[in-house]
Amino acid sequence: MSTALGNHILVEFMNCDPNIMNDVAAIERDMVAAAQKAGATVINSTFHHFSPWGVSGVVVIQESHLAIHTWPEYGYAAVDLFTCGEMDAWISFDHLKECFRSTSYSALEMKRGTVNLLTRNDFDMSTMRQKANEWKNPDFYTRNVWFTDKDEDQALSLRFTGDVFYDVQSPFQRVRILESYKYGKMLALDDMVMTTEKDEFHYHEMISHPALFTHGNAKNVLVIGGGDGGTVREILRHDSVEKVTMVEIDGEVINACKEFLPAIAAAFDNPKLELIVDDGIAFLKNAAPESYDIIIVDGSDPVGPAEGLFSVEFYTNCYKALKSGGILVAQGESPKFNEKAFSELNRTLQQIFGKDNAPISLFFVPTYPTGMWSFQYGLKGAQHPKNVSNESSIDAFVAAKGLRYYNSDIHKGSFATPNFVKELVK
Ligand code: SPD
Repeated sequence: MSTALGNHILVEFMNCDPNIMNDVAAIERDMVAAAQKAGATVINSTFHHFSPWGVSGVVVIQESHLAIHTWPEYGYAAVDLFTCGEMDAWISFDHLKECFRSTSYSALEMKRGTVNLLTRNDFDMSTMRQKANEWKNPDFYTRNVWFTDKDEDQALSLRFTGDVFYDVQSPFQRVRILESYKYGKMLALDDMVMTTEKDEFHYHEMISHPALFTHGNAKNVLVIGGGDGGTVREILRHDSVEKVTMVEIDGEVINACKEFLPAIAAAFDNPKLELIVDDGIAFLKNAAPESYDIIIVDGSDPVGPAEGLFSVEFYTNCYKALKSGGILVAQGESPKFNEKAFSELNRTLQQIFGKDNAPISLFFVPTYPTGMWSFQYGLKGAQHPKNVSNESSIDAFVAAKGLRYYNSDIHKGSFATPNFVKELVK
């Protein structure tokens, strides 16, 4: 007969793979599997990724719990395996040691609830037994796993199912398709949300239609980045457009979105599209002058492969490649999340296109940190997008195509600049 109610193993996993120690989805999956492998009934898992790094989480099991706190910068995980009944927690230990690639570890095993020291109460446990049987139903197991897009001081978190549909480390970045409860499947590059099924239209309608309606007769359009395909899908709704060239550096982004986000990647087979998997910065260096009516830079944030998309040299090359009357639109970051990148980009555009030729369009994306985002323009002699006069054709187009964010009021309103933004770009 057991002399204790529970068994508690306190584990030090050292020299673990630091990337795994910072991967909330992998750790949740491994902890749940560690419990199940040892025969536990999983009730719930709650895992969080912290800023700037580290993961904490608990798997509640009918036989007690498994808990973890990681320090990726030390390749270290502190793990508690607390079990009762027949469950053998050393099976969980072995599983986690393998998953974390820990090459040095130690463990301290303690008996918890020594029966000789306790006095047993006399109460009816039959209803609890019934509840425990309900928990054996696998549908009862709930997951609470959070994906966090953040800097040092601010974050946006989405609860996701824990399922990872695509996870590839390309030469440029980690490309993942995850599924969030609120916004459906999402594309994440490294730890940043790029787009989600449920709110992608905010971004893709606003990066394309204001420029196309301001120009009025764009035939030749260049897109740099935009690997999910949402931007070219919107551009190709315009009959005036004869050719779209899209240059995306990372073929893995295109593969992932074609397979798992087909409604966004819907226009890759359009015969007007020339798709080039290559470096957009180098492409523009060699582009023929005065070639494009519109250039759209649908890049990610200014870290990793997209850093060069925020440089003076790159936008000077965009200016040269635009026809007279041409329009540049660039993913402009957030005036509340990335103030520095936001204002530096506007200064660069003012310097190259002229002080009054670098308007900013603000719009909302619920899944980007702070929700407030921008596109920044460079006008090569084009009319100011705020002054569009073709409202009735805009609204007829909106109705015919079933657009869900953009309309003629939004077009004009998005170019109104709050005072704090004016200050940022003065
Ligand atoms: N922090 C997100 C920045 C937006 C990057 N581009 C998104 C790609 C959508 N086509």
